Amino acid sequence: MVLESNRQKIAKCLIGCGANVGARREQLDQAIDMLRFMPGVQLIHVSEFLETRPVGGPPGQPPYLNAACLIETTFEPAEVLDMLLAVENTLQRSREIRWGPRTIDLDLLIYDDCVMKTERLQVPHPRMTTRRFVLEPAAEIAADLDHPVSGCTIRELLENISQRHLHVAVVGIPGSGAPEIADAVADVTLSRLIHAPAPLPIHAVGALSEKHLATKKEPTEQLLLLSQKYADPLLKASWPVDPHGTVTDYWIESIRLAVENNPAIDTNKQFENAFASISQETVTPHVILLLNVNRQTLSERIAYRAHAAQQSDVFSDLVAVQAMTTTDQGIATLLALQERFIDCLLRTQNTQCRAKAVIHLDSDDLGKAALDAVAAIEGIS
Ligand code: PH2
Ligand code: MG
Ligand code: MG
Repeated sequence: MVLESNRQKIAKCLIGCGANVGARREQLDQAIDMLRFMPGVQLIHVSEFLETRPVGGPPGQPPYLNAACLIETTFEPAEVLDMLLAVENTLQRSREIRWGPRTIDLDLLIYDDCVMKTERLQVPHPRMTTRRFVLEPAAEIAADLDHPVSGCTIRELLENISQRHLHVAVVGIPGSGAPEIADAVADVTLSRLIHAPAPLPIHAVGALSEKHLATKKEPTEQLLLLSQKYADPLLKASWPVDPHGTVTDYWIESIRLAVENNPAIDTNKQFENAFASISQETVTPHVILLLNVNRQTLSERIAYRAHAAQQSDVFSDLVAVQAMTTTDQGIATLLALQERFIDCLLRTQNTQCRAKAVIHLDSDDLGKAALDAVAAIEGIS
């Protein structure tokens, strides 16, 4: 088929396909045929169909048949989505339960180098980087295709989740629930769990300068000691090879970001270089689960921690910052740090310190965040 106009821009898109009820193979075949004969679409490659274990959703679902297609199209991203929904509807897809059983599911995974997020559509697909049922068929037909957010190819994304001993870092500001989510992920995946060796330096001057006086060391020296503490359990030289993996509820780069976010700490090139040489010796997380909380949730958790939960472990990471976080300004500092995490993890450069797979999770509802985190990690196996 010839695409209608040469003047129009032609985009390359990766489409993920799945089915786990009914005549799965026929449904996939029909969906793919509809793409084949769709005006404005040229079907370039179709992968083999791969039987996969269901990830997430209600228990007891039948196995999926998954596939990937590479198409070229003159459609805009939203039009591709409409087209995929139309094909799903034609094949009588019902949508009752999130991640529930379906006769056909077509997902727009990648649209050229487009990075966008609207109510209806997010490209690249936000969960594809930890889904083997997506990356395996995709690597068969489009190994060299670039994934625009991670800055690497489909092949590299698949290699990334195929490491023998994975490092999953759960990252978030104090109060985001990182220790709680890390516990849940480590539990389900039988991973080794490592908690942050010490709180992040997000205080104003207070705690840091007290220690400074006590030990007669420069603040940057303190910070480097802290960085070394964070680095020690993660050294490349002693990284395990067993297949269970490691889950941490911290990320060494968050020290650098916390320091940058803290106007009371004056760092310099020398600190940056020393920090870089410490962090270089550590294993970069293969997957980062980035937790996000809104202001309301954060202030509720701080209040909860201060009054109701003093004897418990819930949100224990807030204890160290309670003094500063009871003020609006303290909350603003934490939220600014959260923005720095997001910014840093969206930048395509610096892949040597940043994970190739970054999954953003809303952590306002901890139960839901735990389910989504576990599903994201289960997708790897
Ligand atoms: N799709 C989901 C949720 N879980 N698991 C497998 N194995 N294959 C899928 O296509 C799939 C899934 C949400 O769309
Ligand atoms: Mg899907
Ligand atoms: Mg879908």
